[in-house]
Amino acid sequence: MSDAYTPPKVWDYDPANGGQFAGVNRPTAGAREERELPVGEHPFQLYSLGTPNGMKVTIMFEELLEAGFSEAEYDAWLIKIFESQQFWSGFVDLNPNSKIPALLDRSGPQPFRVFESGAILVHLAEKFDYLLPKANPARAETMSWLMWQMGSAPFIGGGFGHFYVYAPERYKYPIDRYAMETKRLFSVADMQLGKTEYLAGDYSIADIAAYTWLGNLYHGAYNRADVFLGLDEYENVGRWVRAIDARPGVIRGRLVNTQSGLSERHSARDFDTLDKELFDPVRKRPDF
Ligand SMILES: N[C@@H](CCC(=O)N[C@@H](CS)C(=O)NCC(=O)O)C(=O)O
Repeated sequence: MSDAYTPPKVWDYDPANGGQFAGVNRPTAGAREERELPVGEHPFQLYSLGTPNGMKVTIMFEELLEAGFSEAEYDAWLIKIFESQQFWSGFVDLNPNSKIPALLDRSGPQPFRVFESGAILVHLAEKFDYLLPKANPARAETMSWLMWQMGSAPFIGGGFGHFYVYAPERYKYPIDRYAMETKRLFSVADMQLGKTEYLAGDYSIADIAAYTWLGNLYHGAYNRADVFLGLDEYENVGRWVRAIDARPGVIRGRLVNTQSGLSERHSARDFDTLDKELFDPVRKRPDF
């Protein structure tokens, strides 16, 4: 590689490293601004953004409501991460890691926080006894695929997506490394989905978690990564993505905290304001 870097003895933080996250990410934790978060009327207060990690939770809420759990009503507030709202003191109180999604559960006498998308999925699944089997081996299988997804998403987003799209310049080594890893993860899912209809057998929170990432790439995220990575090769993943694409709860969940859908969601009626085409169960890849 031409642009080789000789690390100094002790690394020093360069705020002007040029990446798209340069204005946001720093090597320190904690609040940067004293600012409280709004609170709505529903038992669940979600502070999020319509990224794959954020959509896991809005899809779960909409799946619960679709299944008739009316106590799963939620307010979804928008956290603009490029405006550093994840560093507001109110958000940091809910998630010391300053990343969306974060949940405030006010459904019982004592409100409490839940952060990390996987923990939120497990919490909601257990609370409503939905999409997470109670008995083993089905529970172990579901938790295993969920943790597989939680552990591997950073290689797709922070690795492949970062170096292929967000980095100030393209470098072959990291793109090769994370393209390889992303394809390997698709291959893992494809082999499993050749044996079972959904990752852990029946549709579960593991599918919701993996779908937001694998489905997003499959449908052309990261400047048509589906072409760059040859994702049509994974036919079982394609079948699984299209089946999940068409679920009404998933369609609604994908629209929450997004620019093209609802920036915030406070009532089921909010969806009535949107263009009907947005609810089309067939997702289309963007034109080049
Ligand atoms: N492991 C976390 C990852 C969450 C995450 O990476 N969130 C991103 C958006 S997808 C974020 O808030 N980034 C803001 C930042 O890095 O400052 C989870 O699954 O909840």
